[in-house]
Amino acid sequence: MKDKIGIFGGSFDPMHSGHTKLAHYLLSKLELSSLIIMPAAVSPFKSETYSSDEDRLNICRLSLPEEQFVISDFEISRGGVSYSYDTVSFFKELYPEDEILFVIGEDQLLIFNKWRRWKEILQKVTLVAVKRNNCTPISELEDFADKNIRPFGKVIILPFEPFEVSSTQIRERQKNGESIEGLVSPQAQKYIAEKGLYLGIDEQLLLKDVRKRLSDYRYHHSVCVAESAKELAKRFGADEYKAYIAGIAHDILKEQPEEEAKSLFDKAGVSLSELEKRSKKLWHAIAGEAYLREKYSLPEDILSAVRYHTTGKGNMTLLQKILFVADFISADREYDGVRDMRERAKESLETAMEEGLRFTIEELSAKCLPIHPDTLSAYNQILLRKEKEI
Ligand code: DGI
Ligand code: FE
Ligand code: FE
Repeated sequence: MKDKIGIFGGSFDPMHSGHTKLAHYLLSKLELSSLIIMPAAVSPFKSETYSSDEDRLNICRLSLPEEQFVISDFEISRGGVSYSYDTVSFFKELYPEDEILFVIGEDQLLIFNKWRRWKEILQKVTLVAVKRNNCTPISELEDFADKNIRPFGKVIILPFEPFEVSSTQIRERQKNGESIEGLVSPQAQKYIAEKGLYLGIDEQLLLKDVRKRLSDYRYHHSVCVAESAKELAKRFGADEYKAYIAGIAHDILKEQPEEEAKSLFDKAGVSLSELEKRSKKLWHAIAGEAYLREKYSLPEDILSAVRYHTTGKGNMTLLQKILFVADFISADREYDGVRDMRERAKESLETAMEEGLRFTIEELSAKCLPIHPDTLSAYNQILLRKEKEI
């Protein structure tokens, strides 16, 4: 018996719930034996706000795991722009006995007769136009198809209740730190979070920059803090990827000459308090934030974790606390009591912070150095909260 095989192409960057809903609908409505999902090859010079071919394919596989969905890398491995004629021809040769149904959107139907070798495409496939929005009434689409396309081949126009989501929207939400729950499959959501996709972070460039700017020892420290932060994020339910990046980046300007920090403050319009002017050890966190914002446009939550990793502050976010504590317990740290501190951090971030802040305050007092008000706010807040609990 003749099988019906669908081909559903797109950029799928990433595949979202609208795509998966449509894929399931096509499978049942058209009684397909399989639906080939065809992510398009895209320019290799695209920016880091998009994801790699590998990631796009993996997200498709995770989003449509059922065996009737075949995730194809045909166009991606050919590279460059694929013409639908070539793709369709390949599959028609592969399945000469079967009916191939080629899925397009309604907007494409209206210009289908401008496509390259469109008449030849129609000789090989049944065209399926999915009506996605309410722009063009169905009668008009049918009319257009009757007049322009049907003389040359088969066209099915399928109404479909669209799911209001787009890949652009997902990329933007992800970049802004907003939830994408429900907009992609749960498996895809997990994958996107773990790999930090669509955050606009050029991880390789950042890592190279950190390596270049820091001594072996300080670079090693940064990697250890990143590992610790990731572990804490896992334990306390924060974004592991962001925690890792914050760790990698947190001391990026630790070894830069004072002059560079000063010029960064000027450029970013940062004005330091008297205390901050005197306490040069605090500069790397303040300048680090400005540098990472300007050069990498890292997400705000990562930037603020870097900004407050040395002093802490009142009302810290989970990510800020995680970086602050990770800096104390990373594998390279060797001070007396570091083991206890690591154990404490496993139980409670607050308790570890309290200990760390007390340690810093005592050390600074012993050296007659001023204590930053943010450090005191962080410390006092924890103590007062504890008192309330008692
Ligand atoms: O950069 P790291 O060495 O990994 O660690 P860090 O960013 O916590 O920096 C520690 C240094 O910062 C240490 O020399 C003490 C100093 N520091 C931390 N909190 C304060 C502070 N210095 C002053 N003056 N006031 C503070 O509140
Ligand atoms: Fe630091
Ligand atoms: Fe550090």
